[in-house]
Amino acid sequence: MEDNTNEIINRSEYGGSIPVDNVQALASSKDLKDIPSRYIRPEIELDVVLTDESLQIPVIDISKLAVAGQPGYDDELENLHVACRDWGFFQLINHGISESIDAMKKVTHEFFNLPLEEKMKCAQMPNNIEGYGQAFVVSQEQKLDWGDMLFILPLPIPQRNMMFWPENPDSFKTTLDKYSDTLYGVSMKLLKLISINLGIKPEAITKMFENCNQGIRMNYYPPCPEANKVLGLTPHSDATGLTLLVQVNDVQGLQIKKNSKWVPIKPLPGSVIVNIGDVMEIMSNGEYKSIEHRAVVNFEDERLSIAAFHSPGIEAMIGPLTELIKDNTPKYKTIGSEDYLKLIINSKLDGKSLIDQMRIE
Ligand SMILES: O=C(O)CCC(=O)C(=O)O
Repeated sequence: MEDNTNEIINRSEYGGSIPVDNVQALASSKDLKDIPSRYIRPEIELDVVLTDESLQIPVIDISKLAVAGQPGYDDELENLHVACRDWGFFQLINHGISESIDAMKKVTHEFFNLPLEEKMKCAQMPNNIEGYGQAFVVSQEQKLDWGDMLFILPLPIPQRNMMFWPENPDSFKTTLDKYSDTLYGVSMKLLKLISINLGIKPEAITKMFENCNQGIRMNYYPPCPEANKVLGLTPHSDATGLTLLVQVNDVQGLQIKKNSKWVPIKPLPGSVIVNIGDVMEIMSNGEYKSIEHRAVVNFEDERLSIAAFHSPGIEAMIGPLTELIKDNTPKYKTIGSEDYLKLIINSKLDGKSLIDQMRIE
């Protein structure tokens, strides 16, 4: 693994997040009597959360999609299409990457269990999105999420900024390096299958992701005595192309919005949760849709998750693919990746507001 600390300067020019208190430290403070008002979200009390566990996102068995024409291939490919089109979210099983996932879960847990001073060695810097802290805080008035995160951009490799990669635990860097590569591989397989389902040549999409911008966000949500009044992560759709998410421990908290109601997701043991991001919605000209989701927190238990976001290379244009523009009607604008990135970094998380800015009315 190379240390390219001096080569990342361009990534730190896009902006960052306003620093706010560390939530893990706040939650464990003996003096904590009332939760500060910036975390309290009165509006969530009105939200409808489904308790009927029968409504769950589709499950895709990727082992059935290894070779075209093998038994079960066509049906599973169709299941994948329906999952992307009607849900925007699915659970991936039989992916063959459990070893890498388990190792990543372990080092993530170990990192967040370190003393604050140790974690702060990877703290975010002004005007930079990477590092340990919070993201998407763009004003002093904005409500805050009940969670901390460590965000790293492992790809493209030449632009890695190793100053944000923890030294402790000592296997963190090699584990993340492997995890990044493994998840990129799975994403490319999925993008290829998605292209087939969209009726276009696989290279039309995979070529754009060859120089992939990959971000890995490790989320830590401490328990909260007023868990029903705060949110771990504000409702948002992912601004990126394809996200692969794993829940680190057994505490649930991911909810997706379906028909204006919040549906709690019950991850199958060992599964990877995949979701369509805004870039994929734009590229498919709306055939597939990104889905709003959020993380809620628990009264007693900490919760951890790891999200890996995959976007096209910085040289790509973000817009509907020509092959998918029907009746000569693009539904979204086309802009350069760099401008799109700036738009993401300087916006607060707010449902699907980012993609709304890309929509052509
Ligand atoms: O913690 C989760 O389950 C959701 C994480 C997520 O949506 C994100 O990091 O963007």
